[in-house]
Amino acid sequence: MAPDAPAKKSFVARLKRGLFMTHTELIARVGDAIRSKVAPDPRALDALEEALLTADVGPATAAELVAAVREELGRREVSEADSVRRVLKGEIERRLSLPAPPAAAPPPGMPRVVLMVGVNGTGKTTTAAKLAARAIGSGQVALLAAADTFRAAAIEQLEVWAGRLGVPVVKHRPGADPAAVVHDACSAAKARRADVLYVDTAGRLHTKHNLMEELAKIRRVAAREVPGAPHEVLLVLDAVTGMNGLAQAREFLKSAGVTGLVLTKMDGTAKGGVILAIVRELKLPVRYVGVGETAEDLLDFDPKAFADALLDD
Ligand SMILES: Nc1nc2c(ncn2[C@@H]2O[C@H](COP(=O)(O)OP(=O)(O)OP(=O)(O)O)[C@@H](O)[C@H]2O)c(=O)[nH]1
Ligand SMILES: [Mg+2]
Repeated sequence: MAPDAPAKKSFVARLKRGLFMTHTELIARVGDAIRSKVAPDPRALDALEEALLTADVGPATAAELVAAVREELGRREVSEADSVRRVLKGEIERRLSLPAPPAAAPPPGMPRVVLMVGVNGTGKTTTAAKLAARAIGSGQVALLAAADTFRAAAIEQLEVWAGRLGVPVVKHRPGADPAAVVHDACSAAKARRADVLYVDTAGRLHTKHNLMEELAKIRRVAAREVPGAPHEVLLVLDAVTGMNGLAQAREFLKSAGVTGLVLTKMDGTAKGGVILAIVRELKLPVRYVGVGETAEDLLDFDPKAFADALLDD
């Protein structure tokens, strides 16, 4: 769903702040590309490609975007940065506009179960809390499940969020079976007639077979309790580590049935272009973008607004 106008404006403003370096560099290079006397000017296009690479869009995407610009510059007398910018924006938006996989819906009266997965420290717990905050903000009944039982601190972290937000959290002791937590959380969510249950899971490396099996078990248990669960599996990626995290994340697609991506820490990177590399590689839509550490710092991802944030003056 397209965000309304004010929401979109704030999305662009906040992303622009996060992407300031990328944005400034790209605008300058677009300027160079059209200022040159020869069109298309190979040197200016090289510089543009360089800027795109610096923004972390990845070599393949950088080459494709520059090819699109080259074609545009060659096609007619282009004297305006606007038209180069329009091409780039259009290409970026198109690349980021992947259709979401068909969303599973819970039966009427049953909670929607959303599973947060990813490698260590990407922002799963924080994003689960942010999503719960949003849900209650829109009048829904939300529940959190502390299925990261690996460390006591992980349970406490979610409890702190839950307390702050006034959202109930279902937990077991540290070391307990995460699938048992999910079982109880699903029961609790049904009993409370909750609209949505966000399940926080432990960070895990794809190479740890037993941990990936644990996710499979969580999924099975959730499906037994609520038909179609988990209805959404969000792979949480850290924009700062970008392509590094991505290499590890691939395995999640196979084992965890990921339905969408969350890109966190977009406020902390000058290299927001990584989103293009990630979408190209994983072929999954970005659902949300994290832009800070507070409950409000989560934005619905909007490809057009993202392209605007990158390239508008
Ligand atoms: N600046 C910024 N920090 C974030 C964002 N999302 C999460 N963080 C911070 O990143 C750190 C890790 O976040 P967590 O939510 O604990 O990450 P996690 O994936 O649950 O970590 P593990 O459970 O240890 O795997 C915390 O300090 C968060 O406050 C974001 O969008 N922007
Ligand atoms: Mg966590």
